[in-house]
Amino acid sequence: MILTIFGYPKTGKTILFNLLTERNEEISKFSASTNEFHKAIVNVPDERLKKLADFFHTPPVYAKIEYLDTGSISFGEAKDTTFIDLLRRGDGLVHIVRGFKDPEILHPKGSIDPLRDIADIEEELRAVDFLSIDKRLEKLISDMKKIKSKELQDEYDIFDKMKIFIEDEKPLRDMTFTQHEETIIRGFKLLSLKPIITIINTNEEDFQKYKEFDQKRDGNRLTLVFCGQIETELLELEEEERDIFKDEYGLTEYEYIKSNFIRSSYDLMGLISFFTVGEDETRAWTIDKGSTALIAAGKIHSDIQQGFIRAEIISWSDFLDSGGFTNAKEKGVLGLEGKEYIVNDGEIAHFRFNK
Ligand SMILES: Nc1nc2c(ncn2[C@@H]2O[C@H](COP(=O)(O)OP(=O)(O)OP(=O)(O)O)[C@@H](O)[C@H]2O)c(=O)[nH]1
Ligand SMILES: [Mg+2]
Repeated sequence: MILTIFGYPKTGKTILFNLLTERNEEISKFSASTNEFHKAIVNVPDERLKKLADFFHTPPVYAKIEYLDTGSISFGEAKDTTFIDLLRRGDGLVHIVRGFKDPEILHPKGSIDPLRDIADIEEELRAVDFLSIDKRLEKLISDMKKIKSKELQDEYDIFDKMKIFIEDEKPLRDMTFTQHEETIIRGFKLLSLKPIITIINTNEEDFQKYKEFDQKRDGNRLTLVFCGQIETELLELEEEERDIFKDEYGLTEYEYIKSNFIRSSYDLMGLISFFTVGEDETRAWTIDKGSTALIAAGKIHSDIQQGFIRAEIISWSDFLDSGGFTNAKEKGVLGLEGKEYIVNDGEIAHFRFNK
């Protein structure tokens, strides 16, 4: 999964990137406006996987997230350049918005107002989509003059519907699509269609003011509250000192961004993890929620999918409670499932297949 972090200049994008990826990219008050971006691929921490790996004495292989941290450029300057390309690459977008005061860091709009900035960024995303949709419609109209076909008509209809939706000032992520429509539009990488995590970056004095927005879910948008600078400082302290200072700052209820973010981003993206265990490795795999055992098998290898016979399925906790496959079978907690079985988050799958 790829997530692209973006937002107005000096909002804390790189601070967030560093905390999520444990990198140490330069943070600065002064703009070096460039097309430069940072990229890191990191493990998705998962306590369940760690416990399974300990049980089997094999190394855990975590699921991965790739983060892209865009440079200090904005939409106006950058139609269809590196910046837009980085946004298109994301399976999801992470919009960081400024909620902290600092007289030394100018805000491009002159004042601190996260809700205004969120609305403005939404408008920018829709504007980029509007151009792509309009261009596509023009092309379709010209093609349809030459050939009449159901495919062209279907594509025209869905693009026309999306155009009307955007003209109503609504992001495409709020629109419902049939599976057929989803297949048609998948390749166009429309920006307002992507699930989005909005992060309000604030200071300790305003944390209470924004706290009500934390974990707020609205369709395919999730809002989180973040204290970038303070969190960076807290994490530099010895562990036993951290909680003392956290309380002193009035941030007792503040959840560090990495755990807050990863837990909820999987949910927002509609993803779950299943595990495979064995002699060589204990591994987490990421699949869409609602995927069948056959799809899960294909994630590992196409041979396993093609030769699929059955899947042995057990939740990670039932497995550990039972102390292994043999006991689990005796206790009757190991299921033998077919192709159509819907895999749940945290299940161990062992596939039987014809080689
Ligand atoms: N007071 C305060 N300052 C912050 C906070 N988060 C970021 N800053 C400051 O904002 C400046 C920019 O932080 P970065 O993380 O580099 O921001 P950015 O969005 O990556 O900046 P560009 O990539 O240059 O657009 C630094 O001086 C940070 O110390 C915060 O929560 N509180
Ligand atoms: Mg930066």
